[in-house]
Amino acid sequence: MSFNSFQDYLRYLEGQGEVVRISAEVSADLEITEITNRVTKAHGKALLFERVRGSRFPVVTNAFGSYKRLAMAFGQTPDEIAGKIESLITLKVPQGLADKMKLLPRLLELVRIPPKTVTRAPCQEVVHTDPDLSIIPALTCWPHDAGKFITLPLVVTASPEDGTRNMGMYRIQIYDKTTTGMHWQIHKDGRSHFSQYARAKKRMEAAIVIGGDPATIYAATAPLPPAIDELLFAGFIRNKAVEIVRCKTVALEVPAWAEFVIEGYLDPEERRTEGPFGDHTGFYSPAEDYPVFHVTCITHRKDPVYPATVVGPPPMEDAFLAKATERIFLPLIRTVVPELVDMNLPVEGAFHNCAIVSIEKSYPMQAQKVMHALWGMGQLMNTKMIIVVDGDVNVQDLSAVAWKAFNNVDPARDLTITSGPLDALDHSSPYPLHGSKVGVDATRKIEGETVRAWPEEIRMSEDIIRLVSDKWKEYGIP
Ligand SMILES: Cc1cc2nc3c(=O)[nH]c(=O)nc-3n(C[C@H](O)[C@H](O)[C@H](O)COP(=O)(O)O)c2cc1C
Ligand SMILES: [Mn+2]
Repeated sequence: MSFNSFQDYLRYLEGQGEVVRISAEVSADLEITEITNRVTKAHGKALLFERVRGSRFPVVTNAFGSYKRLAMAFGQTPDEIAGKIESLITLKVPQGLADKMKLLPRLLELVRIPPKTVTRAPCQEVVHTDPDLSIIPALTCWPHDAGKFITLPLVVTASPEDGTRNMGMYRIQIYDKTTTGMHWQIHKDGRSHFSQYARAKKRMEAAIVIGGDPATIYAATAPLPPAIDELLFAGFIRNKAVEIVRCKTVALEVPAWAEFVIEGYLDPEERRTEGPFGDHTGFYSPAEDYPVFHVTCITHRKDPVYPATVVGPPPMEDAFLAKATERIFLPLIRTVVPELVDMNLPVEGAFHNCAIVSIEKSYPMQAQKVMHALWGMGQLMNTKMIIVVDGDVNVQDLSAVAWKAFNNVDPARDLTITSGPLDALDHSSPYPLHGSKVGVDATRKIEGETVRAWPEEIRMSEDIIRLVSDKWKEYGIP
C-alpha cells in the first residue's frame, strides 16, 4: 500500500475510522492547538477542520499521531522498514548463478525508487505569480509565538557545489505576504547548503513544500547523511518512485502531489528575527536571527488541504515521527556500533536530551566506547544524556532501566562527563549550541571494571513458575 498524496492518505485514514471531521468553525489562532493537544494526549484520531475562519482551505492535524496511523502511512511498521534496511546492508556476496538470480528481484526493487520527473503535476493546478501567503491557513500555535508558522514544511534546496538535493523539515514563520523566516538550525543540511551559497556569494533558491505523500513528509524529518536524497529514501519506504515536477520560478524539483508549493529565494547576507515559538521541548525557543525567504510564486492543487502539526509539551504528534526514526535507523547505527541491541529516545527528552541504549558487553569500558561512538554520529551528536544498560534490559521499560541505573551505578566510576555540541533548542547550557554531556554506565560490571564479585539477579526457578501457574486456580486468588 502506498499513497500518491496527503489527500489519498487522508481518504484512506477516513475509511479506517481514523479521522474526525470538525464542521464547527474554528480559529487557526490558538484554538486548533488546544483541540489538537487534547486529542493527541488522549491518543485520539486525526482531525480534519473543515471550516477555518478566514481560510478557503481545510486544515488537518494529528495525521501521524499514533503508531497505528504511522504504520498506515508507511504501509508497514517502522520495524518492518528497519528489517528491509537490515537485509540490504547484510547482503552477502552471491555465490554462483542461482544466488545471483535470487538477488535480482531485490535489486530491481531498488531501481524503481529514485524520484521520477513528470511534466504535469497536481501541485501546479493553480499558479499564483502574484503570491500572497495569507491564503495559507498557517497556525498561531501558542500564546507567546511571534506569529503564524507553517509547521509541517518540506524545504527543498540544492547544493551550488555538486547539485545534491536536500529536503528538510524546518519551521517557517510567516512575516507578511511574500516573506518568511527559514529556521534551519546550524547542524542541518539545508543550512549547510545556505553556507555554500554564502561562500559563493550567490542568491539561493528554495521551495517550501506542504503535503506530499506520507513517506515523503516523514523523510524530511529523517536524520539522513547529507549525501542521501530524502526523496530517494521516501521512494525506498514506499517501494515506489516519488513523482517530482520542475518549479515554475526556481530551478528545483518538488513532489508533484504536494498540496502547496511556495517558491522563492534567500539572500545569504540577510537576517531577521525569528521566533519565539512554542517548541517540542515544551518550552519557547527564543527569538533569534535567521535567514529570510522571499516568495516568487505559490502553486497549489485545485482543492488543497493544509496539513499542520502542533508541537509543545511532549508527547505531541512529532513524537511518533521521531519514534519511527528511532526504529528505522537502528540497523544503520548497528553497522558502526554492532553491540547495540536496542535504543529508546524517551519523548520527554525531546529526542536530543536523552538516549537509553542496551548493549551486549564483552570487554571492560565498552559502555563508554558506545557513548562516544553515539556522540560522534550524525544528529545523535547532540545527545545530552546517554544511559547504557545490558542487552537483557528492555530499554522501552523505564522502570526496568531505572532499577539498573539506580542500583548498578558507582558514580565516580560510571558517570562520564564530557562536553560537545548540543541541539539548537537546548536551553540548559550556559552558552548556545554546546555544553556538557553525561553518560551513565548502568551495565553489570565485569572483570577489569571491579574487584568485587557482581551479584546475581534474583529469578524464580522455571519449574516452580510452571507449578504455580498450573495450580493457580487451586489457590483461589482472584
Ligand atoms: C515537526 C518538526 C519540526 C521541525 N522543525 C525544525 C526546525 O524548525 N529547524 C530545524 O533545524 N529542524 C527542525 N526539525 C528537525 C529536522 O526536520 C530534522 O533534524 C531533519 O533531519 C533535518 O533534515 P536534514 O538532516 O536534511 O537537515 C523539525 C522536525 C519536526 C518533526
Ligand atoms: Mn538531509
